[in-house]
Parts: sequence; C-alpha cells; structure tokens
Amino acid sequence: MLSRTDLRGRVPSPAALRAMLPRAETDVDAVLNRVRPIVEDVRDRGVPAVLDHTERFDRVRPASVRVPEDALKEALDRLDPAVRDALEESVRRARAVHADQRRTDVTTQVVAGGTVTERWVPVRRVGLYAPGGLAVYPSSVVMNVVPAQTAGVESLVVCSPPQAEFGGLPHPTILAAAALLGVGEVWAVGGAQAVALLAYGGTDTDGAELEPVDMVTGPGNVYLTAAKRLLRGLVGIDSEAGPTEIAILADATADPVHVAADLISQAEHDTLAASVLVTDSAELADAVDAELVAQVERTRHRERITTALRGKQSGCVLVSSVEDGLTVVDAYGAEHLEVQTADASAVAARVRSAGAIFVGPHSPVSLGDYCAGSNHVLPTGGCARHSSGLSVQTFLRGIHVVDYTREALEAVAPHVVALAEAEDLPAHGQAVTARFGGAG
Ligand code: HSO
Ligand code: ZN
Repeated sequence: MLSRTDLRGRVPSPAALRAMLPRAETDVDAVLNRVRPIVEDVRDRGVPAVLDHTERFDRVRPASVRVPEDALKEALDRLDPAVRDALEESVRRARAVHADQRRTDVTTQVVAGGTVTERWVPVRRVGLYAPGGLAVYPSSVVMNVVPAQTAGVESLVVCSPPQAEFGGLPHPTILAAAALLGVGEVWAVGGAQAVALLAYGGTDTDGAELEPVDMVTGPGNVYLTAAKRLLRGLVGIDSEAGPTEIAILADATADPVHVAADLISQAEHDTLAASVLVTDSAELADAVDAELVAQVERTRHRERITTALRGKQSGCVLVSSVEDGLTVVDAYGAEHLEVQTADASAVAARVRSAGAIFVGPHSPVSLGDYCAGSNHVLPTGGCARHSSGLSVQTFLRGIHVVDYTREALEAVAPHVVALAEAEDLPAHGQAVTARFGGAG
C-alpha cells in the first residue's frame, strides 16, 4: 500500500534526503492573492464584511458573531457525560505538564553592580482558532487554551466557524470545550475572516466589541494559514500548521499490527495526511503493508485513509540500520515520530528533529492527540527542524531588564565608546561619557 524508497547501502545528505522523502506540498503562496482582499475588506468594513464572507464560505449568516454565554453553558450541560469526563481528564493531564513548563525569571549578576534579568511576561490578549466543518476538534481547544492559560494570558477569545445545522453557532462540542476551560468569549467566525477580525477587531451587529488581539494561534486550512502569514507582525502567530504527519522508526521487533494501526490513525485526518514508515526490516515493511490492507477495510473513513496512504506524501523508506533510520527521520523532521525499536528509549534520545516523539510500543500518537498530557499542536512540513509545538513558552515574551550602578557603568564605558567608534556611531559613546563629565 505504501510506495517504497530504498536507501539501503546509501544515505544521502540531509538536503538531498529531504528532496527525495515523501512529503505533501501545500502552497500557501498560491492562495495569498485570494485571501488578501478578504483581510482588507474586514479591516475596512469590520463585522458586515465578516458576515458577507461567512455567508459565501460557510453558507450561513448568523444574526450576530459573538456567541452568547448562555449558549456555551447550554452546550456544556448537553455534552455527552463520557465525552465530558474524557475532556476533563485531557485537561487535567495537559495542565499538569504545562504547569511544569512555566519559566521563572532569572537574574544574572554580570559584574558587581550590574545585573540583567530575563523577565517572562505573558502576551496580554490571544485569539485561539478551532476549525469547523470536516475537522471538529474539541481536543484542539484544550491544546490551545491550556498553555495560554498556564502562561497567564489574561484575555482569551476562541473563534470557530458558524455551522448552518447548529443555527449559526460553532459546533456544540467546541462551545462545550470552551465552557469547560472557563473561556467565556467565543465568536462564530472561521477562515481568513476570523484571523482578520481577531487582528483588527470590530463591532458586532448588537454592539458587542471584539477587542483586537496580540496573537493568533491554532490550526486551520490553507486560507487560514495564508491569513496568518499576511497578518504576522500586526499579530504574533504560532508556526504554520499543514496536514498531519506520522513517521515511525521501527525495526524487526516492532509489532506490524500496531505500526499499521498508528499509520492509519493519522491518515484518518485528511487525504493529504502523511504516514511514513522508516525501517531496516524488509520483513516488517511487508507485514505492515499486509496489515494496512486488512485494517483499512475495517475503518469508517477508508476512502480518505486510502487516498492518504497512497498519496505521494506517504511511503515506506528502507534503510540498512536503525542508525541510518535516525539520519532519515532527522532530515524529515516529522510532526509526530514513533520509535518502535529494541531499546526504544535510547534510540529516541538520539532523535534531533520531531514535533513530538512517542517512545516504545505503548505510546501511540493518538494517546498524545488526546490524553498524554503533551501538546498536539505541533510543527508540520519539516518545520520541526527549526520550531517547536505549542507550549507555555509560545505565549510568553522574555524581556531583558538591565540595571547598572554608576560605578559599573563607568567601568565599562571605554568598551562602549570603542565599539561605538568602530560602528561610526559616536553619539552612542557620548550617551555614556556624558554621565561622567565627558562631552555630551
Ligand atoms: N493529530 C492531530 C491532532 C488531533 N488528532 C486532533 C485528533 N484530534 C495533529 O497533531
Ligand atoms: Zn490525530
């Protein structure tokens, strides 16, 4: 089922590897020109523009965009108790992990009388996006809200597209998840118009104000991503989220039933999702392939999954050794990497590039999607080579606080003057010497 790339006996350089490994191409640039007029329209006309674009894309025109708080409470009251229990457990575990990520301020005594403190300050107001339509993920509301709240973000707003079948409100499980997390401000708006409304703010049909945010996070489709790219700078954004990816580094000790099930689990998201097996065992590769065929037959979304597994972004890479496999997975930089080898912890400890690593036979990616305590908003498309997933850190800014005494400044003044002269910026030096009777 998976196309094969045979790298036994030769492992090319990381750049050459990247060019030959299976990967989806999402062309955000191609939609920028379609998204720019929407963003500008929302900037110029506010909520009436939002409603026009909502009607065009979501085929519904809600009477107002702000979701009444009663609707949040009602959605939570009506939530299936088993789902509520599961969400509560997911929140508990995520809060435990994210609480430990909190940074403390650090003061460095550089010299006697001279300190630099790194002070961590949360972003004040954040907009979190939860997709609608095919992908309704209350779990993603948890994964966005928990790190933001843990960081101490004081003002949070969730946006999610209105659904015609729910009377122009976002999906009820999204509303329930927001209510469960204590988020009271939810707006029924999706896509590029949501990012623009969050960035510029606006006044609802009934006078409710959406105050502009400082940062927008959360996954969405290519239009949402394009809008984030256009508005980056005016607002902060998290890394761009493309289709989900799972890579599994496995050897002959792995169970093909588990490997196949895990590859299928992420292929279930999207026809563009990527499932990649990297193994030094041709027997395992054959067994996984046979399992994929058998298991896909039994899944509900078999068409979507088959398309994803047969797509050019998915495949099986054969290598000579686990060592070479590590080179391959590092070059690929998967959103999720499972290590299913002998001594999996030792192998996993050597991985340098992955959004998240799942170690051994009992840590499947779907555990991490919901209930491991880890975050599931992770870098895709190879961005794991330079970026991290969502964390408390995403919502904090580190501010350097410089505090020197007169004596400490005087002692270093000649160095400041020398560097200022070297850069032909003498006024920089004079700003220091003026304090010691030098020419000002
Ligand atoms: N695997 C997705 C997250 C998700 N899975 C949400 C299920 N629901 C991206 O990490
Ligand atoms: Zn998933």
